[in-house]
Amino acid sequence: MTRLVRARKNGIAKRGSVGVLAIAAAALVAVSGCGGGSPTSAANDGSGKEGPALSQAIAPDKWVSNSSEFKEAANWDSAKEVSVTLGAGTLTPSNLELVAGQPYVIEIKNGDTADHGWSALEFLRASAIRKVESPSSEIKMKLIKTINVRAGKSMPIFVVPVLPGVTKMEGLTNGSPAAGMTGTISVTGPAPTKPAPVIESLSTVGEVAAAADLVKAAQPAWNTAASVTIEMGDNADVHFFKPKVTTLKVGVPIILTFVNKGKVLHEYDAADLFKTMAVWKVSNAEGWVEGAVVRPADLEAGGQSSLYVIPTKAGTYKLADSTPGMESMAATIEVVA
Ligand SMILES: [Cu+2]
Repeated sequence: MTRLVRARKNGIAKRGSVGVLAIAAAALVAVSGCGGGSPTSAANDGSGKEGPALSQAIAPDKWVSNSSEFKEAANWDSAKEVSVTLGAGTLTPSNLELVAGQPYVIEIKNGDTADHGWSALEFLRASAIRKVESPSSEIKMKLIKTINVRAGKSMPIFVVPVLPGVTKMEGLTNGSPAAGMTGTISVTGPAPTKPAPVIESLSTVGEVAAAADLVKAAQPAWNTAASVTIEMGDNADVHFFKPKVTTLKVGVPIILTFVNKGKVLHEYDAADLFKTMAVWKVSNAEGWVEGAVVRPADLEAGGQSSLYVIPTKAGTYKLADSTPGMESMAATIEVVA
């Protein structure tokens, strides 16, 4: 279902090695893409070089919903390591070349002295994302929208590109696209068949209703919002969360921080609660990830992750470490009206 959605400035598409482009080239149509519509080069890195023309990998309202099957099927020991480097007004490489079905660790590096984000939503929707894993903690979400890296740090993404296409990537400064920080991601080869991609409406991500509006309204005051910390720890064989009961309020933005004060890796799993929360971001020492529906994730000893979330549904939710042997780690998060 790959088709060319955007022509180059001069109307001449470079084909590169993507065979499907040749087929689609006859049907060149200029469409304003999301976040742009500017007729400039898709991969203008400021050097004057032009990258391949964009070729849609997946419709704007769809995603590959069976990430977990790709995660299970992939041999992560054979994952290829590639990197993207964000700089002041630069994004390198200008075209990241990947092969469908191959697991990758894409390291998003920030070589600058200021924080920068990386946005490649179409690629992320057309791929199976396992996790973002920086040295201090994992961050997992059902749908990842942007990855933001603190100055001098890096955030690796564990991903299997699924649907071929040439999609846009952008570097962000203060959350907005920045001049010169644009490029493309070319995924070549046929889409894998084992497992076969399941392509569903974005509504199946299960993001809570009006999450975007709730988050936007809360953002200006969020950095000074109430914060709650839940510690994870271990004394020999006894593993625990502290406190045992945490209370949150429906509709009140919170910074919910999990800190691993123990000696071993622990997981925070409150999946039933996470499904009911609007999410801005999950933040750690290396950066922060914006997206929809937080998923349970691991924290290394000494690691910490902060969830910027708004609970939307009253209830009593279980907090656990669902790793075998961690059954003693049981706690409760209450959400009150
Ligand atoms: Cu544990």
